[in-house]
Amino acid sequence: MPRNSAKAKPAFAETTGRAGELHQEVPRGADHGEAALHLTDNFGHRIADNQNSLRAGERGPTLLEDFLLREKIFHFDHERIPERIVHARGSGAHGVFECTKAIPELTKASIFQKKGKRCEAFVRFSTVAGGAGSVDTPRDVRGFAVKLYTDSGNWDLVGNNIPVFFIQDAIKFPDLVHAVKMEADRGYPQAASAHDTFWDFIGLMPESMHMIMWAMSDRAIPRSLRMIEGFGVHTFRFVDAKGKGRFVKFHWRPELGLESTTWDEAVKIAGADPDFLRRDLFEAIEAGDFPVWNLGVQVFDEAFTAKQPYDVLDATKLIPEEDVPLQFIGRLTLNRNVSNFFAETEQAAFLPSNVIPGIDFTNDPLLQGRLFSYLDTQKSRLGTTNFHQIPVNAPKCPFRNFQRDGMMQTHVPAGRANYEPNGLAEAGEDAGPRACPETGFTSFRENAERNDAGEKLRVRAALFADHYSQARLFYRSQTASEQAHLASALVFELSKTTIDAVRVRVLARLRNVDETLAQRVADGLGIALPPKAPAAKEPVDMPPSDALSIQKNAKKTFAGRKVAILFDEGSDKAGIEKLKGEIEKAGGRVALIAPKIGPLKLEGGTLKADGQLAGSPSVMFDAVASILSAERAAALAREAACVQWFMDAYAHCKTIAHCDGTTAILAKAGVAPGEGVVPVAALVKTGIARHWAREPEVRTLA
Ligand code: HDE
Repeated sequence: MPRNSAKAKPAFAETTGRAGELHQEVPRGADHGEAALHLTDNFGHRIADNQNSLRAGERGPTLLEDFLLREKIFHFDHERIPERIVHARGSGAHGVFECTKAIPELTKASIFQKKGKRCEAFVRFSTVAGGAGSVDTPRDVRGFAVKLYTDSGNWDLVGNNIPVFFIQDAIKFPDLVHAVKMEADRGYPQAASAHDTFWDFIGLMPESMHMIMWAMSDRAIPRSLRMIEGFGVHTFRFVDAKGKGRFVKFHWRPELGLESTTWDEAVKIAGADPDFLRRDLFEAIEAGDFPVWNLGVQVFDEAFTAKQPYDVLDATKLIPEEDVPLQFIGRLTLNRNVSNFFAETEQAAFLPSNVIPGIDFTNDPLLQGRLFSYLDTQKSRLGTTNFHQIPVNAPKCPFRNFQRDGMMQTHVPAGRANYEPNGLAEAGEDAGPRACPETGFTSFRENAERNDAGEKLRVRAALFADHYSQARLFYRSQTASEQAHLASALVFELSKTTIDAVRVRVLARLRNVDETLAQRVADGLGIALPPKAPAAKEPVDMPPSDALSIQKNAKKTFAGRKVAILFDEGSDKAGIEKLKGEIEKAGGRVALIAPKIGPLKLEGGTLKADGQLAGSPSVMFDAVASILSAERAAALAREAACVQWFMDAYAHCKTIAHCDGTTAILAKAGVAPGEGVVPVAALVKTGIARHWAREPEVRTLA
């Protein structure tokens, strides 16, 4: 459904003030009926003049008495709330979740009892390090927080797009976040891990090495939020109706496939469109191109965990899919943009402690810390214990208890029953709700777990000490091109540190991950490889896992992708329309780009562009095409924005489909004929996957 369909009428009213004195033109509000037309203050008083404050005389001082002015400015002064300490920059959308496979044998969770059962959902994607006003495309982990409004309460799966984490114990989280955010004295860099304090911390925290592999991989520079995976990260527990528990890991897999940018592209997008990922998500949903993820679970038992060389309670470890394959049990579709960014996305409060009967926690020491942290943070962010009443946070099933009052209370519970037990029913009064032992949440009764419960200890379990095996597994599961990207990312990041000892310590640790990787990074930095850091536990070689690579699983598809067609005056209109039709038929979207927005005069008619060339660099598209007259192409070959357009598309390994006329520009841009550089007619057949084989021609990677 197109939004904003109620167009404001282009009618104008005079400002009030002295009769006959028209100072500005004030557009009238949309006509939503008589009552909606009246502007009021927050207590319902109609406002007669919204342009002038109350003054003592025409040129006199403003009066304190002006309650309308004071209310308006008072409200404005407090429009901002503290941004999230981490994950401050985010984009949210509403959707629906549907169970695609009933699994009552694994969990009693109501949402998984029947195929086809649905509930509403809200998802917020985010970066971690940057502030709310930072850019969308830094190298960073992406938050993937899902709220499912089930009929047995809200279930929040507050995950990331990377299945492991930097640290094993919640007690290190404030240190990690302090280290990665802008440095304390100078207040920079914003939204970047490439600086001293982050790498200082990492070099001293070997448990972070596995996550570092992921964070330096292309996973951390996604092309679209619609093309990232989501992971619950921790091991959770499914509990069935008989009370039997099984371990479970959650995965969200995007139907559009995984896709990332190159680092050079991510940097350029940050300048061209700081809101690139937010805009991409919003526009796709607006266009009815709804992103979909399938929910997969890895379910395993105590016997399996006992045989692994890692501990499933350790959030720096994953479970290879080759060992425990995914079963797909649900489908999440984002189909509605928020109507108000602040009210919904900004005020959304996710709590890992929001689980429903049938889903339970484990003793993962990171998860245990999170169960406290998120509730606590909402009080300081949203300012009240009643943040659960904000529409985006409130459950969609009935909820009732004896909690009362507090700041910003919006409920008006009637009666005297604000305590329990009470016998008020005997007096004919509403006695309020009661606990339900049969259907209420009961914690899983642990006994057989390897948790050594009993003693009070500040220790890590022995298997947590293997910091390198899975880092190695990840690196060795990547394609050659992905390994080169990863090594180059490490070179880039470490080159930004100013303390030699920091670089040396990280390199010494990388030798435990993979000697060739460490050597590549040392060569890229131009320094000698230091001695290997001692490992608390010698790494073991695990069989490579193809599921960990983006490129090995790349989808050659137009779905969800955008192709730019460059044209100018004199271009062949029929040719443009034909190409546009072909791309759209293949499932892609088209942006028409020209040096001027127009309408421009073409061969066969006129055409308006969607974007102006200099403001629409090729980094914003998945593939580029051009239909130009030889005359205009010759002129555009002298236009830096145009030459750069093709140069970047080539350097970012994208498909370039061109007409004969474009040859002059391609020659200037150094675009050589070869794989992925094709005539316009061959675009759809060639597809818009990246042509990584081209990369060594255009970039020296580590
Ligand atoms: Fe978070 N994290 N986190 N985190 N986290 C927050 O909660 C925290 C961790 C994640 O879109 C905060 O409401 C601690 C892992 C996402 O609103 C805060 C620890 C994972 C979001 C907080 C972790 C995450 C947050 C900030 C270590 C992946 C954004 C504002 C024990 C599984 C949610 C807020 C949104 C947000 C604390 C570690 C994911 C401060 C203490 C591991 C996606 O409460």
